[in-house]
Amino acid sequence: MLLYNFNRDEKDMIMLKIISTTPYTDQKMGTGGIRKKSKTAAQPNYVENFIQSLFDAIGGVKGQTFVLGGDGRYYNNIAIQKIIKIAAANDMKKLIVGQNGYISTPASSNVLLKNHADGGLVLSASHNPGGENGDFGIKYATKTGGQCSSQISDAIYARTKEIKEYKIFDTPDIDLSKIGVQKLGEMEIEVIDPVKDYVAMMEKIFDFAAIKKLFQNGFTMVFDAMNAVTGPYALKIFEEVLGAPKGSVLNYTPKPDFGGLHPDPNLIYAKPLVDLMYSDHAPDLGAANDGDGDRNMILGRKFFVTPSDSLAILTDNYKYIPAYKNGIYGVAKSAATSTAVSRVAKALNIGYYEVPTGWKYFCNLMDSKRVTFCGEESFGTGSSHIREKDGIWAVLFWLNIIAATGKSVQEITEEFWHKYGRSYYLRFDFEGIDTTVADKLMADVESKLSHLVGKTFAGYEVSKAYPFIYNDPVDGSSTKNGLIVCFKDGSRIVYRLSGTGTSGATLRVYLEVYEQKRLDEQPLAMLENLTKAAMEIAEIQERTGKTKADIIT
Ligand code: VG1
Ligand code: CO
Repeated sequence: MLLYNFNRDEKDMIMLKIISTTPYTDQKMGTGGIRKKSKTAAQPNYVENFIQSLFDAIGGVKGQTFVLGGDGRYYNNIAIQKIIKIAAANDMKKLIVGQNGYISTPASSNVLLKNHADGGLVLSASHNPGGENGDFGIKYATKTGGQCSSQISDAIYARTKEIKEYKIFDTPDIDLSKIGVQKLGEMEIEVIDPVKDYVAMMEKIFDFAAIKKLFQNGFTMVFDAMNAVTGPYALKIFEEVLGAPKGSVLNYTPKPDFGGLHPDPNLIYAKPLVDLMYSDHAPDLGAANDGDGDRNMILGRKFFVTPSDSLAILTDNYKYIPAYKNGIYGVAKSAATSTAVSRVAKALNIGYYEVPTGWKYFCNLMDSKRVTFCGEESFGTGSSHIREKDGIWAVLFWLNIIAATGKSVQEITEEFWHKYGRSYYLRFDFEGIDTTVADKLMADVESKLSHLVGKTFAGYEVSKAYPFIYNDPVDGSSTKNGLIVCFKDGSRIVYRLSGTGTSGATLRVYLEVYEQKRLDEQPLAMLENLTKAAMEIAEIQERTGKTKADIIT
């Protein structure tokens, strides 16, 4: 309902509307932002309520500068116009918007930091599928360049439950196709080419000359952008700047439904790439990114690198990278990620941290120069060049190592295993569980943790079992996330519930077996008994009716 309006600018017929509204009560932020079914997000006033609540909860945005863009998925173009008009009505000073409304999560973090902006919004549900029947989301970053703290997301959530009105300009949509500055009311809108800044940053980090030479000498790669936001970045960097053969970048046009693909770069959803890499005409390197460009998958010829190993290998080879050659502070991983990188940190004698799942927990460690590299088992790796994980960065890191050593992806990985041993590691996802069943399962496992010690499950004897609690060394905050069961032989199980799903609950079970001698086994076979132990300890079949995981990555 229109309460009142007045003409700000007769000429452009821009009118400020204050619209009274009814709160939505389901806008709690999960890992990295708000994620919803597209149809939920497209309800009347849904995005408006969330954005106004966010602006209110952070004390208003008057005089502030924000970065804005999305991964191009369905509703990106509609939500972005709403946000621009709400921002202007809330007296924001300036919005820096990615051309056509597109920006990747890492590029956004870079633009935010470079411009000393006060915040950033990326319209994305990341690795979740897109389209009208898929998911939509909004990620919010603070002036640190990274995701906000739980205190801030709690305050935003509280506000979403009480919001009564929002402010918005009543004006035609803004043209986001042309680079340049325009105005809406008093607010400046600067449309930028986000790829340009990103390429410049990557050039400063990596040895582009060496990578160029690698391609000149016949090295081949395929990068699957999965019809999501990284296409333009990848085309520019890999094909244009570095000289990878034309056709190296696949699915490079961002599409609202990702062309039907599920832009989650893993062995299941990036199947065409995986099939190519396991065929006889595989290129030397295969890589894929997720919807918003912060995740990466790395493959060699007929060879897959687990994200946990990738983090460890990048860390072990930091000296080949110009930006890091003088030393790195340390490395951090999420608790659920395999322990491979812990052995590298020990050997290099650098800082080492384990944090809860979610990139935001790395940010204080990077800000305080405790770590340089960070990674998660969920195909996320990155460094302190920004405050988000960075898919293309990881691919360039691998290319740079290959260029410097002349070794293949497989050789680099196998040498790493010989040096440090191998963590066989897989994640088992049990999806679509009733949330009460999932919550009870977790609560019950937690309450019996101490009784597990000394007991044997499928041949594995429990040595330690505890809820993972992280005490942030910088702000002193404490976060509980996941339950860890350790076994006498060094194997581990981690249980946790996903925070990014949009229907029901997803139970994630992370399994790791460490081996120093048997380095060439199949992970599934190596983890078979530990899987049984995991099913038994949490009574997964009895409680969920599932005899096996829905997705194994
Ligand atoms: C998942 C991953 C987590 C990652 C998060 C956001 O969260 O497990 O490691 O940080 O997604 O990634 P969860 O709570 O569903 O396990 V992204 O690429 O979606 O920003
Ligand atoms: Co993502």
